[in-house]
Amino acid sequence: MKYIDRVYADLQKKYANQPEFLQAVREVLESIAPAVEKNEEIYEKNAILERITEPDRIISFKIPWVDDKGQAHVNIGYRVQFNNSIGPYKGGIRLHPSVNPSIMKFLGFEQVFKNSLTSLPIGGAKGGSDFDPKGKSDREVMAFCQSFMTELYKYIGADVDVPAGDIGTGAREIGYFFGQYKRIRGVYEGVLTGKGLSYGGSLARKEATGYGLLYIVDELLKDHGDTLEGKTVVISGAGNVAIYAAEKATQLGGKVVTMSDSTGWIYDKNGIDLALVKEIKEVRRARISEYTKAHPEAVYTEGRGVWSVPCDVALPCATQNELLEEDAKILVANGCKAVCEGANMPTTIEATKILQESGVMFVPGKAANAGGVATSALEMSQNSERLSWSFEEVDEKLHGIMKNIYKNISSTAKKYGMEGNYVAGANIAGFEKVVDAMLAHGVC
Ligand code: NDP
Ligand code: 2IT
Repeated sequence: MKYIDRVYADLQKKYANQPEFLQAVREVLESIAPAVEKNEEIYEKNAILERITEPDRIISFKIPWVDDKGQAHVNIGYRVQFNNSIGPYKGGIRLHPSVNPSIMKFLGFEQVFKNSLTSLPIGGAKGGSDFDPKGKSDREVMAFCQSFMTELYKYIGADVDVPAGDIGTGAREIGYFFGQYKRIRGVYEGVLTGKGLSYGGSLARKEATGYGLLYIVDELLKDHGDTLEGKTVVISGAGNVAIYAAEKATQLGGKVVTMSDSTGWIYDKNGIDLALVKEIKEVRRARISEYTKAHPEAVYTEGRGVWSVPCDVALPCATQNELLEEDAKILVANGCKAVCEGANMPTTIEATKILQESGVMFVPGKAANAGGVATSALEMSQNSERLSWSFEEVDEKLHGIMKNIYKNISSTAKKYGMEGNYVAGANIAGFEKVVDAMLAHGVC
């Protein structure tokens, strides 16, 4: 049995109950085969694949908190510190009822390769809890966040592990986390990113993932002699990534016609009114269905369905496994030219294969959504030098980073004879840098 196949078979046995983790590993291992085969002896001798697929540690803890009625609750918290070969652990905190060890591990694993692609010195991690912030008061969210940090503070630090936002964790939650960390440790340091501007946050971090996604879409289209001007763009999600993806897509001349949340989706043939979506989601924390109250000409449909809308560019920006085989077939039939992932692993392996085989350009999340964590690393730099850069300076750096990522994944795919296969390009390029550091550090 080949080295790669043996490692994957062992993981399948060991982690049979972790489907998302196995899915993420399978996608990476399948596509890095040519790079592994070139160095098989040294990698196998050093157990590189076994070591890169096993997190350094998984911390899990109890989070007791009290609601507004005086009732106590218990949630579970996690931090998966996956790999710190190229820098301190770095990655977001997800607050969503679906959070479990499989989802934490898949996200931590993806983060290792993504962070490597940014070219900045950050290792990979992820954390979260099965706590659902939806429908909770600010005080309840604060109580939860303080309890979460009362455990997590032991394992993080500006040079150790630097958490940030993800699904369910935005500026409000980061503020509560930071306040509690500072209170317990008595240290004022850049231990989290996505912070508010008054206490060490970076301009453009809020916009970075969505803007970065569109910078890579722009590079991709330009490289294929096209632009976003006049293109129809379909977006899923209505959170941090989706909103700023829609904003930059519109600035680049595209027309965004859909957005969604977990209850349903809106289609506005005139182009989404983004100021209204921001008001609904960022201010009122309400449902996307509210949109049609102000825009009766738009259509709201319950459930999923954005991929059925004809488009040139599709940007999944909500969650994992939200773009399925049947969705890919519809996108292809409707003439979609490009799918770029704003979310982490939103496209299933089967759907990805259909898109690639049908000639749809496909850029995976670990390259396409790396602008968020890249700008988090820029926030860390600003915190270290105790300075703040202007919006333009951060945005320009972000733009440069995304251009470089595109160049890197595109040329790596070419180098291995798989031109246009950005999944292979991203996985191999991300992998090679981390492995180089792992080999330099010896077996550890
Ligand atoms: P938010 O919490 O701001 O928004 C998430 C959006 O996706 C909401 O509209 C939410 O709807 C929807 N959603 C979440 N879970 C589901 C689900 N199970 N089914 C259907 N819809 C769902 O999160 P972000 O925008 O920050 O994150 C979106 C994706 O982007 C995630 O995959 C995240 O890991 C990834 N990402 C985020 C980065 C960041 O900087 N924030 C960086 C890189 C990747 P509802 O409100 O109804 O739950
Ligand atoms: O998935 C991701 O890259 C994020 N949620 C952002 C992580 C970060 O540290 O900014």
